[in-house]
Amino acid sequence: MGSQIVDSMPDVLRQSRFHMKRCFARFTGMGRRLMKSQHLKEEIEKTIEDKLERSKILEGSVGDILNSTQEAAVVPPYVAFAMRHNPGVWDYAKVNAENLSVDNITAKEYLKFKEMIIDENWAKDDNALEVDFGAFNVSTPRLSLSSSIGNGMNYISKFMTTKFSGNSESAKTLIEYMLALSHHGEKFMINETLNTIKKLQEALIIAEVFVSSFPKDTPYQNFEQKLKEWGFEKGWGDNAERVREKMRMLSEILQAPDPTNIEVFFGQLPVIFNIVIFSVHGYFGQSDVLGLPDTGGQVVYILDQVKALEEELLSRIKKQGLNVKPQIIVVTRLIPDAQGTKCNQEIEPIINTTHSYILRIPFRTEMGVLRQWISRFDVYPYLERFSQDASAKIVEQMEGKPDLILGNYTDGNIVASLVASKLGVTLATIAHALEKTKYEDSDMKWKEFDPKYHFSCQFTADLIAMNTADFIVTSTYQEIAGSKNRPGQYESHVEFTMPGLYRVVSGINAFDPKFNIASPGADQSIYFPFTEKHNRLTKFQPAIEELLYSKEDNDEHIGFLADRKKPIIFSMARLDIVKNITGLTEWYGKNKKLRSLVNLVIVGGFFNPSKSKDREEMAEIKKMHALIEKYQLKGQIRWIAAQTDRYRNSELYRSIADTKGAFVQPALYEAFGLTVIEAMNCGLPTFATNQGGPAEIIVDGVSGFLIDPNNGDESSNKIAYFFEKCKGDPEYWHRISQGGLKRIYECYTWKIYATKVLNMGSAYGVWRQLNKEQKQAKQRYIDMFYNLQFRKLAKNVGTPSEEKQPFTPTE
Ligand code: UDP
Ligand code: LCN
Repeated sequence: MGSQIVDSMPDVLRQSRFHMKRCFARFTGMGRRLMKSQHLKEEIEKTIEDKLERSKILEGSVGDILNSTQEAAVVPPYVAFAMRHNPGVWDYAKVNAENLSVDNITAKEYLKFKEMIIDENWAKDDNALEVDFGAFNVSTPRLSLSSSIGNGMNYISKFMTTKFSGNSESAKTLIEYMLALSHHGEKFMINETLNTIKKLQEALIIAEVFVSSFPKDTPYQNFEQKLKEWGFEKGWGDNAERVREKMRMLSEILQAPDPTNIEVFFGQLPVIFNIVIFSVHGYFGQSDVLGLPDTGGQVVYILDQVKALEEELLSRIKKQGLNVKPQIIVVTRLIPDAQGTKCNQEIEPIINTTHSYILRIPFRTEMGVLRQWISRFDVYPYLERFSQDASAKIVEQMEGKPDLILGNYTDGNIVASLVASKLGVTLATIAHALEKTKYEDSDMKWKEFDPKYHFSCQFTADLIAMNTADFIVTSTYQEIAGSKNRPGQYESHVEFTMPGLYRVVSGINAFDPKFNIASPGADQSIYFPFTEKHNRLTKFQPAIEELLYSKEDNDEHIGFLADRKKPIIFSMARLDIVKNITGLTEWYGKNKKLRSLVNLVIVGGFFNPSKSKDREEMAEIKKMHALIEKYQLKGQIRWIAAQTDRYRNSELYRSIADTKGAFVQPALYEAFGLTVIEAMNCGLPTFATNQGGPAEIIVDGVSGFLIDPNNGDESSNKIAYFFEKCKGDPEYWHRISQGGLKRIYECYTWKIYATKVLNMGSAYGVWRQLNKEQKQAKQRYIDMFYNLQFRKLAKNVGTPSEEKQPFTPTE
């Protein structure tokens, strides 16, 4: 079925037939190629000489077509269009450049056009491998509105309501599910006495009346005996009021289910006590690791997440009236050559928690244990063995299976998928950042990228993990379905092709109710406003003074700030290309006005490229030095090496706020952006990239500012304008600072996060039981894909050569 735009295409092209014929001839005249929307517009501009005529066409219906076009595959005589009307909603059409005839085409046909550009033989091979996960989703309901994307939990409750309504089979599954609730042999909620709906319903009526006769705060123990005689076990609540409420809720669900009751009831069931979190690539630690290559927000996120989940678990267990000790294990890689970090310790308790710890398991091959850090792009050959070792160790540590498994990033997610399907445990995955959208045409050009990034492996692993997951946690809406103009990270996995490897006709569905947004926060005991004078970590101030203003270069900082009266613009990130720290340095270098208004302070990387083991970091370090030289920045820039202490960093953000400065996050693309949240929590006005997560965090001009990383001049002028305005109106700075804080408190806290994720863990646990058969069928397909594709690709990545003796042989 075509969309309005596709349906209108023949008429639109006919109306401007003369010009369109010339434009299409120009497109096809350049031969086979992939053209982005901007590129198409530029070529049209070159073709239509008459200015008036040109703007009439570009601003009219042709403009509308171009605005929804993401890209076009030119394979003369055709130009095939991929159009996106709304987040998650795509259409494809081909136009014959010779006669301007238009045909609707399927995603598969469109992908074939793309493949023709790269590998004609493969594109024409009828038996080329096609991947279609959608084929297994026959009975899974889908959302239909773009605005509902990411709200899966809400809809799952509605779907469950429909399933339970008048369906005795589903109601039976509910009883079975409740009968299975237990922990280390202790039964919860109900026992075999109540093994039919009828018996349960009758018992609930009697029990509710009985419990109501006690004052609300009567402890459960006071009436436990009687309830047990009727078939009820612990878990209903710690006092009469909670028990009665929950019993009433279940009675109502059994009588006539409604989504609100279902969501609350399942959210409160005692099902989750033991959680395993996978974050595989190192360095994962609690100190001295941040800012090292590949070691950024994910580590911070997980440590804060663990703390929040433990607090929430303890509070729920108490309210359930149980005496269970929860356990959260973060499983990561053990790195024998730990470079002064604790990443060579097998077990490390997590600070500020009581029941949570890090468990480290080494990467092994038949040659022994891998000793050194390796890039996250190179870890694939080790993951299968790692999963097996982890699985055994977890069961041993927990004395049984966990209740919920959470994966993080590609490697953690594929390991989590393997372990969860082996143990039969509810699985959630968290991407943090899917690499596919970070690098333009990374799928089409996978062969070019593979030697360095192994994207064939990574995208395969991502597909497996997102399809195995019972639910997917994302930090923002854009992560799933992007924005008006930019496809989301998950959305880019819906239909894509890697010519020569496989064509994905249905990788994931952005409308799948497994998607849920639960945004992280920042630890507010560390990142608090600069105005909270009594809490300020004054002990760091001398060190920060030295860090920012001392005149001499040393191992920790180079460059200096000649005029310390100027406010500071500050940025901190790993020195990856996408973080675009070099971009910011260049904008600053070029913008005289900005240079006259503020100093620049950068935290990131090392100064000596040979100290880095990371390919991208080395290149960025060299570029930083070159820019400082080219723009003669000494005296206005301070470049500080990667910082590892979160407490000191928080005080650094606040010290920048003291100068009435700002934080700038200039990334070419940022999945979420924890530094943005940290800066805003400290009351530091923030300028952040409009490409990715920050576009959702910041309301431009109210809680901070959005900048376009692809338009440096515009961005640096926007920053300069802000400081100029603040000069005339110092209140303006405070208004933006306050606006940032308000936004954080309303939307980005860990408490909100933990509540949501645990509710999801329970609800999707039930949902997977209700859809057991379909899930099993899909799993067989996933297993085959893993075995026939992933394993082979992972093997091709290779392991470090023997001469370097990177392995310690094991017995
Ligand atoms: N960070 C740090 N020192 C550095 C660079 C970064 O402590 O030298 C911290 C930063 O405060 C934040 C995290 O690392 O907590 C980076 O997270 P973000 O989401 O901004 O980016 P990521 O590195 O995960 O892509
Ligand atoms: C990875 C990223 O690239 C960041 O954008 C996120 O903030 C971080 O993980 C935590 O999710």
